[in-house]
Amino acid sequence: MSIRIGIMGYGNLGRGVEYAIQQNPDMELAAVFTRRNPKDLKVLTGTAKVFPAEEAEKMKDEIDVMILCGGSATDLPEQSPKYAEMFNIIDSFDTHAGISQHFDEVDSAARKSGKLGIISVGWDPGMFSLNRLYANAILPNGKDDTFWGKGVSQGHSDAIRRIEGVKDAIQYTIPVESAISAVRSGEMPTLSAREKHTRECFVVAEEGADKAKIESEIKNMPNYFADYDTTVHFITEEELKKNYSGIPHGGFVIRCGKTGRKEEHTHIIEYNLKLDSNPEFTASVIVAYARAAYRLHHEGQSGCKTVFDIPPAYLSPKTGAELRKTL
Ligand code: API
Repeated sequence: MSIRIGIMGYGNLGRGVEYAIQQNPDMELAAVFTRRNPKDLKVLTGTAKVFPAEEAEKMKDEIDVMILCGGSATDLPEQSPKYAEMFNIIDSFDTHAGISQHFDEVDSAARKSGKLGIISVGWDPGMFSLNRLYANAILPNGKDDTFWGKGVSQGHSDAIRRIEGVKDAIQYTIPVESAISAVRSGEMPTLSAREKHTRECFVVAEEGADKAKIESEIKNMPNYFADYDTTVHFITEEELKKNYSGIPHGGFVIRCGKTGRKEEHTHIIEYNLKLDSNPEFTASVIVAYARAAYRLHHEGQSGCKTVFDIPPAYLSPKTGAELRKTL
């Protein structure tokens, strides 16, 4: 029997999850839940049912893992604990500073219900976090750095869209080339957030909105923009559609470490991503973790987990024997 997946929220990420499920024969999309009118939503999977979000609970026994595709700014803090009371869940909560509190809230809900939740799944947080962990464990005497972009951060774009008076927005994260070179040289420079990236925002304001207020709210937003040099451009809806329709991203995690009697040997570990579609890649990571959530719950585990807690073999559709033979 295949793993029955539910999607809560059918935007870029939700659609990406549907594409990813289609590439994994051990999974099927059972249902999509939306805040829009279900009649207005066309999903690709003919057999999947579409329901209003409020009716999720009635599908409790027909969904093995519910994938929450909302944003971290306002959706997930409320949705993840709520749905962990009914389902095994996966989310991509990406406010790094809020992860500990989010973990506790999902953990207490999931322990009560006996369900399992994996939070903050994607590439950063997610695959990048795992690579930082591996590299730190392997090279304890060293330093790691993460660079993003140039590309579109879904988290930052979503955070801007939540500001009053903003109709639509897109945010590009731009790495500072001189900082990248310094890090790759193995010199282990000390760099602040501001020295490593700049942020560029393209914003469509509602008619009559106070643009100066929007700009200052963006630039001073804690966790997202306050620690960076941020530029804000106001553009029209047409310009946004025409010039900024793609959602590419990427970046890399690098750790430079020393070993040897006099620590005379330098080692550099680098994990690099170049993504045509940030949401589709994030969705692909999420779907692999949905498989792990299903298996762990089957083994009787419950509560909240992160990518750090998941044995790698659980992500793969292959058996242990196949993995030993092939990878
Ligand atoms: C940035 C990164 C992007 C991480 C990827 C993902 C997203 O500033 O561009 O929101 O797209 N933090 N969390």
